[in-house]
Amino acid sequence: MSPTLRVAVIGAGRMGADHIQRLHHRISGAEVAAVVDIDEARANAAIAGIAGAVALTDAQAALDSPDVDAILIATPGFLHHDILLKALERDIPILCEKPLTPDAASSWEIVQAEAKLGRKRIQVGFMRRYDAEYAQLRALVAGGELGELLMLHHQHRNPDTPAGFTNEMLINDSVVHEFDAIRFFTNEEITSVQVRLGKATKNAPAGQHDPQHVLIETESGVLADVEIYVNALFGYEVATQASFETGIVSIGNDSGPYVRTAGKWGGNVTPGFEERFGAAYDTEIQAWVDAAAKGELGGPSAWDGYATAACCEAGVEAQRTGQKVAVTLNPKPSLYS
Ligand code: ISE
Repeated sequence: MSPTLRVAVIGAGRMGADHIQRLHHRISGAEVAAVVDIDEARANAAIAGIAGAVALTDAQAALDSPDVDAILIATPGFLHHDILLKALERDIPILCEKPLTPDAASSWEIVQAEAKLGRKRIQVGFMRRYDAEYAQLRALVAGGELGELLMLHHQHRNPDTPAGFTNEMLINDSVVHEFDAIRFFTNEEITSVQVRLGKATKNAPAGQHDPQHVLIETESGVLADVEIYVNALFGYEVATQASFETGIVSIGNDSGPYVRTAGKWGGNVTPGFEERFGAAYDTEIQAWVDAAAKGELGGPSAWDGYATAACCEAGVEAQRTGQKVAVTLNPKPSLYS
């Protein structure tokens, strides 16, 4: 591998384009070698101004290229499985945007393929783990200075949803982050999911029931709830309040500047996830590049992708049935322990 990690970004949509700019302008030790998109014009537009990068329309061409040391997958989730298997065969570092794959069975195939390879090659794009306050809350749970963590209350609000955002995507695309965050904070697996549908906004597209209240339990009995509200109009907000035996911790609340003027007080709400988690994305991708240079990846693993896929499946069933649905996982391969 060359000292500079030459990355092929597969998928030049909203997230892929953001990562291309990040890799080009802010990440050290890596450069964009190729951009793959079935839309050739979009691939070409994405490499504009990036010397040495090529635009391709087929992921296989990037995987076959000797100029590519690593891949970053930012296609829609249903395309991840095949690309992941081929990249594992080439035995190169992979950053795969969430979800790992859209269902637990196909995610399990990826876990098995990586376990067979015998080293971690996949990092899943759960970027909230790289947000400074998320890391601080996890450290507070692990450190025990506030006693045991008892409950987590999550607010996950988006201004609106892109075309084609289905009712199931409130779980699969949005709450998937809280499934991972809860596992990250508690260092435990999730054992059950329940979804309650109450009064809905008239501002949601047809087919979406919004907001939804998701109730989650972990192995030791920590209860978590998520308000997922994806057509909240006012802006983008992801916040958590954690109840401990001797204290309450809030993260993700508004940050400055806090301005008083003309008889009013206030500040700005971030408009979208790129702004809210911009620093976390930078830290995430830099950590991936640094780890890839050393050989073995850390960060959210294929196991985390599989476990959250199982939570999502339970969540969608819970959404449909109104029942509390158990989450069951296959035994964890030793690679991930
Ligand atoms: C989107 O795909 C994300 O990953 C965002 O972080 C999340 O807030 C949003 O709900 C998802 O659609």
